[in-house]
Amino acid sequence: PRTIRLDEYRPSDFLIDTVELDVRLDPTATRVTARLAIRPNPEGRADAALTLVGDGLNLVAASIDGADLRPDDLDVSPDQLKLANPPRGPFELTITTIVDPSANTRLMGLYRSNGAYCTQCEAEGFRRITYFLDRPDVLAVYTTRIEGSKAENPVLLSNGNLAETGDLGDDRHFAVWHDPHPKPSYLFALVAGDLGVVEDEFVTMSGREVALKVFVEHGKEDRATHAMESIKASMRWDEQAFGREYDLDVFMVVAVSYFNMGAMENKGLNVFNDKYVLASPETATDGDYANIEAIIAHEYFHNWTGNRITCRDWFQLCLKEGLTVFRDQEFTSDMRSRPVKRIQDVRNLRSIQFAEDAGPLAHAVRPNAYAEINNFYTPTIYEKGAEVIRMLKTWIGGDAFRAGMDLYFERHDGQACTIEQFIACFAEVSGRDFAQFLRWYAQAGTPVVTIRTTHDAEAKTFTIEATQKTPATPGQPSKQPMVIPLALGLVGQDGDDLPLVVDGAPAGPVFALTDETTRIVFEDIATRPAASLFRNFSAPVKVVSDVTDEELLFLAAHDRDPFNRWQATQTVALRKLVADVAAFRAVRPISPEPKLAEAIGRAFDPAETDCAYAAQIAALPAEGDVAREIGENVDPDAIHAVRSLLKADIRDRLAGPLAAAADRLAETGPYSPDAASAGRRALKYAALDLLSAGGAAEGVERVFALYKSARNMTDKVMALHALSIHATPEREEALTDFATLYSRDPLLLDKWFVIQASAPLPDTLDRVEALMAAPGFDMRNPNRVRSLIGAFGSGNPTQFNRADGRGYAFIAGVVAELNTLNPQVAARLLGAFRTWRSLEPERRARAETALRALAAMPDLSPDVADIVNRALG
Ligand code: HT7
Ligand code: ZN
Repeated sequence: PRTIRLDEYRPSDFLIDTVELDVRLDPTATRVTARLAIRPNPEGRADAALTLVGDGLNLVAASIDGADLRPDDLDVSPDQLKLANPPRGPFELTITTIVDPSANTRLMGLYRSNGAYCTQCEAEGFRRITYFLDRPDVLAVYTTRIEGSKAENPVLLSNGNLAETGDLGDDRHFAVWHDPHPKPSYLFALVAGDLGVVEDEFVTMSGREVALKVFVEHGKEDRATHAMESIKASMRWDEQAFGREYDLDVFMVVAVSYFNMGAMENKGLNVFNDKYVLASPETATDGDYANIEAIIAHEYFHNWTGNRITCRDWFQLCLKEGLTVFRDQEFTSDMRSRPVKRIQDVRNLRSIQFAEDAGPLAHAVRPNAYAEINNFYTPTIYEKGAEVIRMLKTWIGGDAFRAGMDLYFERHDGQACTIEQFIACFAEVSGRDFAQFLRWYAQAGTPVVTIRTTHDAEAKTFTIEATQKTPATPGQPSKQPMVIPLALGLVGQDGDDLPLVVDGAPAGPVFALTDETTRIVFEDIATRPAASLFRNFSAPVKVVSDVTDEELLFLAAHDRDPFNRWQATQTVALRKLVADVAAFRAVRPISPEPKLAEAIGRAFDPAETDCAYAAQIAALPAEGDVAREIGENVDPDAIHAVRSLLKADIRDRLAGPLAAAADRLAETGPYSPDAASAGRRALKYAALDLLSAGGAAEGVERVFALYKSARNMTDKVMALHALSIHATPEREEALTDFATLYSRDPLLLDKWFVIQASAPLPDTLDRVEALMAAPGFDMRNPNRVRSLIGAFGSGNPTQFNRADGRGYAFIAGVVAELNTLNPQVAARLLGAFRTWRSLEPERRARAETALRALAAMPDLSPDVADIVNRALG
């Protein structure tokens, strides 16, 4: 496939001001007529041909200003419609195409999900519906007429406000939707089907009434109320936090069960994977409730950051995605616990984005080339993109950040923008020079900041020397220093922060590291403090410091920054795990670490009231974190063994407090998904997970009892998960029971799949293969594929990385099967290989064999070919 480059961007030669779509629905032959008001773009080339793109289209008719075009006037293929000599003034082009939604297994363009029609147009799906200037800098006002069977599609939806409906007799009816806000084609949506609806209303800050509707399959309406509450909370928050008001008469969310990603922010008509809409205490876990709230918010916030102001081209994807992730993170922080949210986000960033940045798929937050844009909806664009916004805010301060956002909304409303235009708003309000800061968008790789500290008792100074280095990444052998905001505190022996004085004046607490090496000399420091570095994770960097374990354990108890209290324990645990893996592989004894157990034990102290936070303290770094820290010659089995031993050691030291906590936190009243209740359940689970470490009989017994007595889905799933990781009879009994009770509900079947696919047991792959043939599994449904095969590939380090290479061959085989069925989902499964180069030599060779076999396959889709080629580098 052709590589698209940022520096080759050219404005479109033509613009489209209005689009009138007439869609006649039919399961296999939907007829789409598009009337496009086109004019030459004053910024384009004067004599250019008009080339509209298509993807597998079938043209029926075309006309210009009412005059039919004959085949000779046009250069048409399924992938483009070209007019060599179009009118040089405004004209109307009408195009009719026929598409087959039932045959659309890629779930891009117009397709069917459980009988309902729905569309997915980001990034390049609109071209599967009609020929178009399918690029985000062509903004048009859309009017959409949908006609279909009244019995089969009583609900007919598109973007904007409802303008007209009518009965055509003979079981046909129609609806006309008009969206007054100019938008790019990727935000177009159409939904039609026989759906249930939950309705409510929101009054905006200026007093306008907005109808709210959540559409779900009939019978699932009672599972849509949490989503509805989340919509209202999001609308209120965006008004309060960013002054942003909703701008149509109606806001709609539709839940569909066949969907490639989480959700889509189509203007006024968000389409969601039903996994992120449907929730009830009987069917959803605390995690589901939290995800729904966050994803509803994310898509809603796109209305301003993405829709009203969109991207000039797909290289600017982080302009909308990074910013909107930042906004949804802030929303969740305000709705729930800010420190817990920060810890969860950082765990996620490290495990997924740091891993991507360290491997063959590393790319910049704003890449400068791509072969397949679908493969750039990545943790780097989303999560690192959000971290860059957060750093910007940390660097210039909250007030300047808000002023910059206000300026951005005011100046660029209705436009398709670049990162430079966004950043210029903050440069203007803060008076700072952002030239160096922009490197965060251009340079891939996670910077490593090495910190050396020295205390001079005589001079009463404490010096921090910070050296930054960003490792080479594909295509970027050498890097320049970044602007790295270092938020810090120096914690004195009484546990309080010492005043920060530099050059005789108060300084900090945020210091910008801009050079390769930065020295900061703090004055009036009589005794060596404990340095609390990168408070609240003030920059997405890897920190290597000489702060001792003893100092870290002191910080774990005293730091006033809750993030760093958590981080201190994690760092001590990570250092220990890395050392233990080395000892284990060298068949040396593993040294005990009672102080770490003591720090973790504080989480189970009855006086600890923030259970969600305590649960984070209690959770050890993941196996992937240890693998990344080791960096090369990784043996996933050794990491798993050592981590399990540490858990068992902690259990032995804390057996009493753990059992007491599990008892104290037992559920008594009715289920509520609120953050505090969810926190208590999370801490109970942390206690049970440790109690059952190594499959200890007493712990397993407790977990099994919880499984049997659970009165909500969170307890049920937590217990099932804890049981599933040990080969015990209780495990089998609980798995069978869960299947009997719930496997008819697809979203619960998914939970059952995930739990089995992620079990670190030698028979897991056999089970996964057997489950693929079991009732309920459907290769065409991305949720099923992700929960069974995706969870195995990306959530099971020991079994995916089986020493015999069967895990690699299995994932490659599924990718080969999905390659034509749904290339986007196929390519995502390959994410499992993102760290293959860091494995020990034998596994690395087997992973490479699997990737090379895929690379040699004929007819590889652009999506899969792109990932395979980059992974093999
Ligand atoms: N902007 C959307 C990203 C997206 C997508 C969603 C569903 C299917 C295919 C897709 N391609 C890109 C969702 C978001 O980030 O908000
Ligand atoms: Zn998004």
